[in-house]
Formats: sequence, C-alpha cells, structure tokens
Amino acid sequence: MPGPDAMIRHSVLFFTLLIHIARGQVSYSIPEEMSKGSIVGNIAQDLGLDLQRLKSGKARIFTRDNTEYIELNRNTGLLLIREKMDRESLCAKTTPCALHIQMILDNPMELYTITIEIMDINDNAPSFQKKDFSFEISESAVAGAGFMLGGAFDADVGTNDLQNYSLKPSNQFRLELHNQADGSKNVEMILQRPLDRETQSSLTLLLEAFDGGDSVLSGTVQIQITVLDNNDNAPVFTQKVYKTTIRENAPKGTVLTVVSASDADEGSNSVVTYYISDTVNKNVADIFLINEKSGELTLNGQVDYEKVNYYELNIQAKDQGGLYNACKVIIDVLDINDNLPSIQILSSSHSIPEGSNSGTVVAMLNVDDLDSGVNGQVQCVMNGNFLLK
Ligand SMILES: [Ca+2]
Ligand SMILES: [Ca+2]
Ligand SMILES: [Ca+2]
Ligand SMILES: [Ca+2]
Repeated sequence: MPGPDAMIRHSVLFFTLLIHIARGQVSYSIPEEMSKGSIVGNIAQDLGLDLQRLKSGKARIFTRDNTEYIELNRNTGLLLIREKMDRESLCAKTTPCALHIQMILDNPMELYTITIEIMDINDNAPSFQKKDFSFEISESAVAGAGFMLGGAFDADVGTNDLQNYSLKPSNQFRLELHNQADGSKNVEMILQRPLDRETQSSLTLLLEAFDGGDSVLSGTVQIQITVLDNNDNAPVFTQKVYKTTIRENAPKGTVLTVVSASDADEGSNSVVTYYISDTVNKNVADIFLINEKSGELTLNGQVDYEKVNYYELNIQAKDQGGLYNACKVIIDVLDINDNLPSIQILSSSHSIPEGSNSGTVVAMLNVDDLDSGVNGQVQCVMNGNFLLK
C-alpha cells in the first residue's frame, strides 16, 4: 500500500479526468485507492445541471449491486469517494476496470449514466508463492542442464504488472524465460558451467522479479543449491616415498611406518583402503602387512640382514569408486650381531718334521663372520707355540 506521500503524488499525477459527455452520460477516470471524500468530478457542471435541479429532483446515485463507492453531494454537485476502491479487488486482471453507476432525478424523472474508470496504480510488488527453492544438483551435471523455478505474481496490470526477472550471482547459472500462452513466463535456471563440490558444496542465489511501475517494485526468493558429490578425486598420499628402518630379527608386529592418503570427495567416495600392490615378489608381500584402514605397516615375518638388507614396497590407496594412487615405502634393514665368527680349516699338515724352520706353514684357516661392520670384524687368538698370520 502506498504511503501518504505516494497518495499525494498519485493525486497529482492522476488528477481526475473527465473523459466524455454524451447526452445523459458522463465518464470519469480516477486512480484506485483515492481516499474517502476525494472528488471524482463535478457532475452538475459536467451535465449542465444547476444545483437547484439536483435538490428539487432529489438527485441520487444508484448502483446495481448496491455497493456505494461513490456519493453525490447535492449542495455542491460533486461526486465524491465514499469508500476507497482497490482496483485489484474490483477487477483483478481485467482491463479496463470501470464502475457503472446511475444518477436518478425525479420531477421530471431523469436518468444519467456515469462511468468511472479505475486506473491502476503500482501498489503491488511481484511476489513468489514459495518462500525458497531448493535443489540438489550433482557436480557431474553438465552445462546447459535446466531447472524450473516458479514464477512470481503481481496483482497490478499493464506496465505495473510483472516485467522481468534477474538472478544473482550469475556466474554459475543464468535465467531463461519461456513465454506461456496466457502471457505469463516460465522461469528456468540454466547451469552455465559445471559445479565442483570440492570448491563449493552449496550455493545461495537470489531470484528477483520486477514490475515496470514508475518506481519499480520487486520481490525476491532464495534459491538454495546443494551440490551432490561425484567421485572425481583419487586419493592422494601425503608422501610419494616413505623411508624407514628396521632391525633384523625384530619381532612380528613391529610397526615400520604409517602411510596416509586423503581423498577430497565425501562419503564412500572418500573412504580409502590400503594395499601392498607388490605382487611380483610374493615373499615381500608375506613379510609385511598393511592395515587396510589405518595404513599402518607392520612386520609380519622375518627380516635377515644377511639375506636382504633393503626392501622397496609399492602401496596403493583406493577409494570405493575404484580411483587409486600409489606410493613407495623404502625399508633399510639394520644389522645386528647375530652371527658367530666361523673357522674353517682349508688345509693342514698332520705332522711337522722335527727341526722345521720357524715360519713354516702348518695349516690354512678361513675365519669369517656374516655380520657387517664392527659386528663382522673378527679377531683371532691362539695359544701354543704357533703364530697366526
Ligand atoms: Ca494496483
Ligand atoms: Ca506492481
Ligand atoms: Ca574419491
Ligand atoms: Ca567429488
């Protein structure tokens, strides 16, 4: 509803128009919502009747449905607003909107037809039936996909009626309006470029409807969009290569390292399981065990530095949708002193001739230790009258 200022403005803009006088009939055009007591027109003057005749003829207004919107002041000859008229209630979308009344006089009996056209003022903003629209759209939806939105309604007519729509922001979606047979427009929201749930999992848009009044009125509705996940991300390991060490003969269950991969998707699309993918060397896969869920790599067999001092494992992280990523775990086995030095006699003399010279070789021995570093350094000691070389 317009405020007092607006009413003053309207009464200036829509000053009562005398449209037509034919014999016995007169037409006026007034804006809707004129306040009680406002002047519609000077009927006496417009019909060329003097005020005396109005009085003597007991001039009065007659309406077919007895709704008395208009009254006649016999003393002044003015037609006045008796009850405020709302064009929308009287005529809805019908144009033109006119009130047909009669003025009756007695002595002699006379009948005048008065037509009052009620002009629309822009006193209704477009409004949406729904408070908001909500959509669930997969991030796999392609550009060009359309989503129907409910239109707005404006009770006014002509340029004061609904004229256009806007959608904000407009980077992801644009509007398409489809003209209907009844003159209304179907509003469709078109995806301009694919959504990415990992960048933005929900969007709020504002649909605004405008009329074409002198001062434009508008109505808005929110569009809530939830972006549904698609499995478009493979798991990613936090490291490409993990390095670790283990002492040989470490007990079964010893934790070597924990590998970890994250997946940017959500729900089952982001659930990661770990596998040792090194199937070439079955032994390797048997020696180590990875926890499918936690990525914890443990020792499941024996490592012997003297046999293998270095392992390279390929580990895969797989999501529920089958996307995967791989990493390497490099394991250095650390030596411990777990081997006794061994002595082998390569050749020996069973007897030594008496008086043999000092320095005569009597036996050749091989002394060895499988360990490495200081663990493999051997010191030989001998008793008796012999010398080790
Ligand atoms: Ca109106
Ligand atoms: Ca309007
Ligand atoms: Ca995924
Ligand atoms: Ca995704």
